[in-house]
Amino acid sequence: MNTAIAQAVEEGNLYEIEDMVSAALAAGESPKELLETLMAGLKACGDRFETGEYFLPELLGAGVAFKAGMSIIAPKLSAGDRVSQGKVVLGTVRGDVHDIGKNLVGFMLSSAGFTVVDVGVDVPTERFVQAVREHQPQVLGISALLTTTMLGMEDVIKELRKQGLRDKVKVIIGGGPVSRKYAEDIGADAYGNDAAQAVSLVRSLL
Ligand code: B1M
Repeated sequence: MNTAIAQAVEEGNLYEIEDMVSAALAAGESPKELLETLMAGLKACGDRFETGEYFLPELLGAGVAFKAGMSIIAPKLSAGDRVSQGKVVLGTVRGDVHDIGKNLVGFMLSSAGFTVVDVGVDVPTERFVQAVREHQPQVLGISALLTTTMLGMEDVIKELRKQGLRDKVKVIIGGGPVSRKYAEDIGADAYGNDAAQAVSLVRSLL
């Protein structure tokens, strides 16, 4: 692991991160390895936030640094196998603005040949339902990073059921506090632990 890059994300060093990542790529580090490094930096920042050493500005800085690093490696990440067409509507649940994981899931799905309709962050229940009605995806993906907001996922599933749309779309959920058990409890079709798994799950659901 390139500890200097992980540390740059952890400390929100957004001025140097792009050059550091470019240099690492030029030196032969793989894009996949660098993605793991960027994620390790974010996690370290989250850990320091949890212990009270870091505050919101540090979280924000780490998020921006991650995205800057990601902008360099994204075009280099392998496209994966192309699959038959499928459409996924993807968003972060109401009250939650975390989008890095969701974007990663969206990126991997698009790279694997799926059409992704990203409805953004802090998405109200009705907006998810409306997007399903409008875009008619085979899969709806919902992300949540907070224990408080994950509860909104169940509302989306209930509303889909209420509006007669539940059997028209598979629902996959993911994000830090979410689990397979929670997915079962709220009646989702699948739980994705990470972006790569999200892709294989979407494939299997189709
Ligand atoms: Co926040 N934050 N944050 N944060 N933040 C966490 C999540 C937290 C764990 C930090 C901590 O305490 N250690 C904590 C949540 C605690 C909890 O509820 N259990 C937390 C908190 C408390 C908060 C605030 C409440 C802080 C405050 O205001 N006091 C606040 C909430 C704002 C809101 O949403 N309403 C807040 C704000 C923020 C920022 C805006 C500053 C920033 C987000 C920037 C952005 O996203 N654009 C931020 C960040 C950066 C983090 C951490 C450090 C990093 C999150 C991240 O992007 N991880 C995070 C700490 C941590 O995660 N250790 C933390 C990297 C990303 C690739 O992983 O999102 O897990 P992740 O996605 C993974 C998998 O989960 C999975 O695949 C992805 C790739 O492998 N996955 C899916 C995700 N979605 C999926 C969907 C799928 C399938 C798989 O299918 C559809």
